[in-house]
Amino acid sequence: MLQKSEHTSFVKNTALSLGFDYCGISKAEKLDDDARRLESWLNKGFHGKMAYMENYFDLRTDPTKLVPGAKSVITLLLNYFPSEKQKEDVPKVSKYAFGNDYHEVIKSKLKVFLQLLKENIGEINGRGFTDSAPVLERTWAEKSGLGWVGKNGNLITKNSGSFFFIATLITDLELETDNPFVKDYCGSCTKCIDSCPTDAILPDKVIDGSRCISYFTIELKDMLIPGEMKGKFEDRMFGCDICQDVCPWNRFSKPSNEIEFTPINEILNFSNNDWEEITEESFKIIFKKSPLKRSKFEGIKRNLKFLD
Ligand code: B12
Ligand code: SF4
Ligand code: SF4
Repeated sequence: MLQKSEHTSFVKNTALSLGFDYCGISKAEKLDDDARRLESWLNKGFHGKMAYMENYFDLRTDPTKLVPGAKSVITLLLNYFPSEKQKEDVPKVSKYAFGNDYHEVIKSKLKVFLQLLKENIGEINGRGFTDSAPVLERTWAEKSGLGWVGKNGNLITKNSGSFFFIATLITDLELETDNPFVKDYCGSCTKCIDSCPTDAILPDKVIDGSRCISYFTIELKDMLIPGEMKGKFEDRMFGCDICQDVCPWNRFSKPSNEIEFTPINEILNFSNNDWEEITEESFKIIFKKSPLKRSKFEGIKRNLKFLD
């Protein structure tokens, strides 16, 4: 028993020492309610052309299928709220993409995390994930007590808002679990729903991904963005933060301490002209470590043209 509580303290302290802002733990078990919600989301086509969302349904809803013998899901949050803003009246980049690509930053932290667990606790089996794996990350964050899923679909912490990345570490290590976050502090507010320019926020915390600006500007690989969306992007050229910017809970956001998320100079200072004139060669150099490379040069050009 003592061992379990010592291991839990070790996990929580390690999370903080690696720079994660919050850490919560839940029992690794099948997610029945969420499986139903995900199934209905997919059946309605809310994933648009993100075909990867249809894959690995069983793994997505059952951590023991991702890590055999899994006992615990450790959920970690990493703040990315930048202390600086872009210039006024320029194409807007989502805050999460101001600095280096979080996939790489978090992947290396998770690797060290696992290594430290092995060195200090013993031979354990575990895998770390962030974003690109079949894990319902917001669900685990809520289940492990870190916050609630708001009407805008984002995981919101009561103390510091929603500008956080989520990562999970699924392990066969038995740990003390945290209580799920059962309250919902959205109340009667509808600011996110009222502000979404493409009406992507539906009732019951459901987001129609196929109408989200983030989907059109990052995930959609077609060379044309549907004409019905013309004029609706409010200057968003890579991702969209509107439903988080208007959220009253984000007045509690604090600047990130993660050095890797320090904004790239060009993102803060590029003028309209700089974006228009950037060559593929400079794009590749400037945004080598940035999430913008996911859209590639052609994608960024497509997005800029759509804003004209
Ligand atoms: C596909 C995807 C997208 C798609 C679809 C969005 C969506 N809402 O599903 C698109 C490209 C549009 C997108 C956009 C964005 N995304 Co995204 N995305 C994902 C991804 C890869 C999968 C999400 C998923 O499974 N969707 C399917 C739906 C059904 O699941 P879900 O929304 O997660 O909902 C679950 C829970 O919220 C819960 N739930 C939902 N409703 C309810 C209701 C009740 C009552 C209860 C109890 C629970 C509950 O159950 C659901 C499962 O069934 C995750 C990473 C991951 N592996 O989880 C990142 C992720 C969700 N995205 C993230 C981010 C940052 C964004 C953007 C802010 C990026 C940007 N600035 O442009 C926007 C925000 C858009 C929005 N309002 O949601 C973060 C969210 C962090 C946070 N604080 O919540 C994640 C977790 C990535 C990460 N590792 O940090 N994204
Ligand atoms: S990210 Fe933008 S487009 Fe997507 S749901 Fe939020 S406000 Fe709407
Ligand atoms: S804007 Fe209002 S309704 Fe939307 S997530 Fe924030 S508190 Fe909830």
